[in-house]
Amino acid sequence: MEFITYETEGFVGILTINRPKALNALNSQVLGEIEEALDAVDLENTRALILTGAGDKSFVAGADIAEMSTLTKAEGEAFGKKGNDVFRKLETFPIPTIAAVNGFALGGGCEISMSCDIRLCAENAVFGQPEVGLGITPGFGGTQRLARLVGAGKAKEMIYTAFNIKADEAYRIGLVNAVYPQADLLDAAKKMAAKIAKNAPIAVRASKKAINEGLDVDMDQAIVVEEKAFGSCFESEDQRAGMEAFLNKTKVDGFKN
Ligand code: CO8
Repeated sequence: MEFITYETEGFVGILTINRPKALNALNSQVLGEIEEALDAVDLENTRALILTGAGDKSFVAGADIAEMSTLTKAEGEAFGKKGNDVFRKLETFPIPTIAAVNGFALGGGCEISMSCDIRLCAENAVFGQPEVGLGITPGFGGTQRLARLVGAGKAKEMIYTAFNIKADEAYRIGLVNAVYPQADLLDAAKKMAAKIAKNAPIAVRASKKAINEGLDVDMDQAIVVEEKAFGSCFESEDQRAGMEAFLNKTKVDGFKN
């Protein structure tokens, strides 16, 4: 792959978008490579995934404007679908995902961060949906995920005005979970990922699925989604070991599955 690097540290995978000449902007090739990298993650041995951008200036500066500039209507729709398919794969990825936003997260960059479960950012991060200033709507789920994350009013303000916000404002409105100095960001993401990886993998995955699926339905259906997730953990080795350890006043020495 030309624009993606993937490494692992213990149970944690780190996927880095590395296209410095265009501030890590997403063209068709980058989108294809992200999909390929996700498909190749060893889910048996990986318990959390970090997504970041290379360098200390930009996470992802958006979809590639040069590529989009000449698209026909049909090609534009196809490009939008390609991005949506990849981002949905990321959003529904079986293990938790953390976006470590190390700079510009504009348009498609903000959108890919919102497809992750958790966003941590550096102090120099800038979030925004500049699309209407380019004559398009947000196209990789921005109109939908931003409104769900920060509420319709703030999402509409950001999208209609195309104004960027800085890290502190992103934190204030709940778009990011925490802000760190640039130099500490990746370590902070790794620490959080390692904390997640310490917990029972079946339970963590089932929790993610329950939260995601429950948010798409009404509360009566949502609690049924949770019942199923909850039930699915019983008789697992981890459930037995976790509860036995509590009752014996000990700690589990590494969950298994
Ligand atoms: N696409 C292509 N190239 C880009 C992009 C981009 N999104 N962002 C930056 N670049 C390139 C620049 O063209 C420049 O290339 P070159 O050196 O060859 O001229 C290089 O990266 C460095 O950029 P700048 O010189 O502009 O760097 P600055 O530090 O001056 O500015 C900014 C940094 C503010 C991030 C600026 O580059 C910028 O405004 N970029 C565009 C941000 C943007 O508008 N993003 C949203 C794009 S639209 C989108 O994401 C839609 C998503 C949904 C698509 C659905 C399709 C159907």
